[in-house]
Amino acid sequence: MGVDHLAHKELLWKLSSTYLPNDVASLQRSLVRHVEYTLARRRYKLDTSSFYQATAHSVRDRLIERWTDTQQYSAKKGAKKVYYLSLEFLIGRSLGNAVSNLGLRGAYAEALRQIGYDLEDIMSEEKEPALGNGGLGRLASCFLDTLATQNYPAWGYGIRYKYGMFEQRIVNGKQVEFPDYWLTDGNPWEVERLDVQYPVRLFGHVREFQDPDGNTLYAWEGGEVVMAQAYDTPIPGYGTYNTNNMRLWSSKPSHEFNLASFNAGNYYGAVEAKERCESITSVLYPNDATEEGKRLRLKQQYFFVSATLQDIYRRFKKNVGRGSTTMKNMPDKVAIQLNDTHPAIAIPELMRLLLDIERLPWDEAWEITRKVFAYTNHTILPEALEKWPVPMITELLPRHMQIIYEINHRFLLEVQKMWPNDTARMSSMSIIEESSPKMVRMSNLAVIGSHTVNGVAMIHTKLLKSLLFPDFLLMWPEKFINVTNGVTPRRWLLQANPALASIYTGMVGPGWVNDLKRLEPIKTMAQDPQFRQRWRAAKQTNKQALAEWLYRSMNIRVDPNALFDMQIKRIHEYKRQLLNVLGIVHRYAEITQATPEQRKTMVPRVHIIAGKAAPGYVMAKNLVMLVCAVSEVVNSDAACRDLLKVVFVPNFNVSLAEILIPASDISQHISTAGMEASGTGNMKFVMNGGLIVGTMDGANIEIEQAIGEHNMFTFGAKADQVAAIRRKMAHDPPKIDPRLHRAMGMIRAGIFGKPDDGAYNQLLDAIDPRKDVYLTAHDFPSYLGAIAEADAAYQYEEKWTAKCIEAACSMWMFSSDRTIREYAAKIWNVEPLPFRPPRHHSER
Ligand code: CR1
Repeated sequence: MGVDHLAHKELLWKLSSTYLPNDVASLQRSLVRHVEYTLARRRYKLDTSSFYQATAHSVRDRLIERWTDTQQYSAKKGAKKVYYLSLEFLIGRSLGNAVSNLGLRGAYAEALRQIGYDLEDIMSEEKEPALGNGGLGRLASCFLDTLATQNYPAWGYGIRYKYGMFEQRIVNGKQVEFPDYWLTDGNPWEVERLDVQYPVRLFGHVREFQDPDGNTLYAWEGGEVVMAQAYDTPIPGYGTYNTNNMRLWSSKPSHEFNLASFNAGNYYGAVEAKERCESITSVLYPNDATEEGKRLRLKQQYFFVSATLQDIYRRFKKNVGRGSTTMKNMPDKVAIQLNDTHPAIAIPELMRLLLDIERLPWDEAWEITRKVFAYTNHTILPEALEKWPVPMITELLPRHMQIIYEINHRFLLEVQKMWPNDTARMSSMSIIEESSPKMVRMSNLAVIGSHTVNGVAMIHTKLLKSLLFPDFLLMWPEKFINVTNGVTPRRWLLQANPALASIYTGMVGPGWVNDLKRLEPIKTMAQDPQFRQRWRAAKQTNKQALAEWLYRSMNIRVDPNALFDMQIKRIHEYKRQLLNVLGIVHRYAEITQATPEQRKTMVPRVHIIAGKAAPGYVMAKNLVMLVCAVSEVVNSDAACRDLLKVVFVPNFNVSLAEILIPASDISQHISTAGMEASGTGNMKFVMNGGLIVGTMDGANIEIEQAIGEHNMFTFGAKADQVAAIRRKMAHDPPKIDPRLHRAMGMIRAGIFGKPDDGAYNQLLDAIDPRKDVYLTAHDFPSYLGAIAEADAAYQYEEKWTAKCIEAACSMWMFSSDRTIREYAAKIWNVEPLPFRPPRHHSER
């Protein structure tokens, strides 16, 4: 029929082979075109929010061309890919990051300026997606930035929650949660992939049957089928053409699902069922969530894992049969990292695919599975270790429950071989906890099904080996390694702190942005008074900007010359915001009793606290209340006027962190030793020229090693002392520090109000010296000591600045670039695959 396919192809190629130009005039044309045709708005009288949309679309076009090139290239090369599976990504705003990573910040700023818009204003129109709780989700996003920047073929997989982390508002001095529907204005950064959808089964039953050779096989059938719909977000690298992908899944009803109900003549039932399907990806669970909604959370996890593995599997299977590639080669092409146990159901799911679909024998399937998966543990807190009731998994995922039992059976045979008849060991290593109901321990499953397990800071890995998995360690000593966390200098320095970034670039050129080691030589400049002067000016700029922001958005005036002290993180008892508040109340007491002479020696301070409390976490919500009450009393007491301000900044998120962190002099990372796995805020603060008051916990320990003891204010019990201190306090309660006694007395007396429900007493009762689980009372005196040391040091401006310079320029190992290189070498065995960009925009 004479269809000239070749000619069509050639024409198509020609039509699509020009790259978008990036000169100012072209960017302007692209902006206006999006205003007219994407937004369908008139060309004049546009608000900044419409122009944000247009700018985002214009940038997105440029991301897409890099992204498709990168993906085509890595497919062609058949490179091994890393898949980072995370139920959370806290990406923050995208516009500033994208223009910065693409190197188009200046061009866009100019293009907009000429037509009467300010890039900064436009950037602040963006609503940030809060698809994560805290450190774990933010870490995942720092990793994606580094993976793209270092040209690793890597995809992030996650869930596109309709409602992200709730919006926190303070109403009458209390936290109130509001739904965070972040998609109100659409999301220009995602591409809906209608061509990428997978069915996901839930419930149903397992059918056992024989194949012609007499082998027993299993098929999971019946139940409900939900569709997973892919949404892709391009992740640009800095200073590279490579652009990776973050694929998030959204649930929607399947056609099949509908029909079943229609056939039964139940129209309304069918519509209701549709709604249920969509609810799977509707809301992000706050950690510390209570029992309620647990089943939906398990559904989320499986839904996410099933869609992701089908996608990975399909991509890999394109290679099977090509050359000598067989299923056995999957680990040569696929590395899957489990971000905590949240996606650990992927282990039995891959087994199911290999056994039931590929029909591989168990041993072969198991070998492949173990070579594909690696597991990162992020916490040793028992309440945060996931367990699922066996009846729940049996109902929702009957085939997986069978597979988990089989994995466990075979594993326990190994244990039996190694430690014959050691029932205690058997029961602690078993995947199944013999409780009522029986529970599936996801961390044991993750350890058994992975080739490598890592902790996120040295002390955390040590505790993980000795407390959480000591028997597994004896069995597989090589399996457990440490990879200390890191954060991306792109977002946390270059974008968040232009004042400091320009000093760095002026000193060593722009190369530090993806090679933080280049800042090391600047340390010697700590001795140069002129340089110190410039450094202080940058910090002052950031403090001034924060002071203005606080005034604009909260109507609070603070003095930018005061010491800015910050504790910004999720509210949790182990993080000990209470210790901070008690310290503030103590300071308040000191101020009100000080003579004019004494007042002159006091360091003026602004205390900033921010963070969300999980909706069901009473103690955390009480704490928020107390902070707000203290702030109200202190800020309106004339005695404090130039000496103390306390601010609780509501709705802490990535964008707020970007404003706060660069403006800090001191930040507090004061968890009970042994309880904070790593912390990543600590790294961001020091990189931005702030110093730390902290315990010997998490990454604080390694930060201190890197920057020098003299540059950190440490205090408190050490991790290896905590257990003994707790044991002792029960029968031999220590005497309470008189300063603590006074501070507690002030709170109990109602100086900060007396909530009807006894909220403050509840907080204080929990630090009674006989049952001071978090060692708040115990550590109080040394905490005040550390704060006093910081105050004293702050008074010597020159020395203080020298400390900040030395510390900030010693932080290279806390760049996520170093972290990811370690993962790549020790866990994933993947190589960078830089795509050489076309020489000219007009040729491909
Ligand atoms: C830890 O509490 C760590 C991050 C990232 C958190 C924090 O100390 O910095 O992970 N853990 O590794 C967590 O969210 C579910 O566990």
